[in-house]
Amino acid sequence: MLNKLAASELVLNEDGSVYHLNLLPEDIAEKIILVGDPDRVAKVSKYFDTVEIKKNKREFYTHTGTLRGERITVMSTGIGTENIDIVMNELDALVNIDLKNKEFKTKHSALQLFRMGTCGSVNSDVQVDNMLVTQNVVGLDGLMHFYQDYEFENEFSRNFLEKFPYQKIKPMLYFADWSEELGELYKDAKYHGNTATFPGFYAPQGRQLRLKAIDDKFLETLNDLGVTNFEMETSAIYALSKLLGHQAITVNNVIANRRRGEFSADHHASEKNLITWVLDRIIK
Ligand code: R1P
Ligand code: URA
Repeated sequence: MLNKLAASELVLNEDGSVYHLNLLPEDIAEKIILVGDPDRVAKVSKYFDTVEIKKNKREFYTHTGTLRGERITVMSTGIGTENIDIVMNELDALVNIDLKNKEFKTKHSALQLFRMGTCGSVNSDVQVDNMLVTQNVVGLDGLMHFYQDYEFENEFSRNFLEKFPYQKIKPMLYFADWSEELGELYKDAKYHGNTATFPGFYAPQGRQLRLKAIDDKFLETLNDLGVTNFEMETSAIYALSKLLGHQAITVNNVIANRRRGEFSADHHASEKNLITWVLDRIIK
């Protein structure tokens, strides 16, 4: 592979910023909180002591400032792993590619990525309005099959692959796990679990409004395979972090208990609780 990237491959805006995130290298900190919802960005940055950078393009909103003397960024990814593909590659480009010369830097820089999201639980004992940290993740979205050299195996993945009954989806599965080092920061979370990431919110997560999902036992089957909760980004964040040499961890606020049919009575209150809980742990 040539070291110098063509204009069509590493696309930049007129001011030299990366194409979708609209950011320059100096706009981000080493610690980055990733949220799905663009409205959550200001809800997080209001706890910062200072905010120097506010930039956005499409669903990607970024605020960078300081908290307790340390630089920190919060950024929205929008929904889904296709957006995570963009976020991860462009964040990595900001630190590991010389954007002016379009050449790879010789010294690698690692980012610390903290996803702070929402999810639904498929274990009936996991109660709404609590935090669940993702230890293992299974991706049913298929993104990583487009990348070379991505293979991951552990006890969770071996058991899951052996018993997963949906043959049509099976070739699309991939696995990853958290950064052990960042996991230490969240060791007092109420729940630790195995997350499944899906390419949709409705039938892909077993929801049936007017259309039928793959079968009526989807939630029970996934729970029996050791899955605790469902959401739409973590598989790609964990897997691309491993490939690109970054650290990542997800904590989600459980807003739905799918097995009991319950939804949070006040998810805004538990979102606020999650934000302060995360900030207290990632910057002491
Ligand atoms: C679906 O409502 C969205 O909420 C969850 C899912 O992963 C998906 O992005 O996370 P966020 O609240 O971070 O967006
Ligand atoms: N986000 C999801 O993707 N699923 C849920 O059930 C709740 C939040």
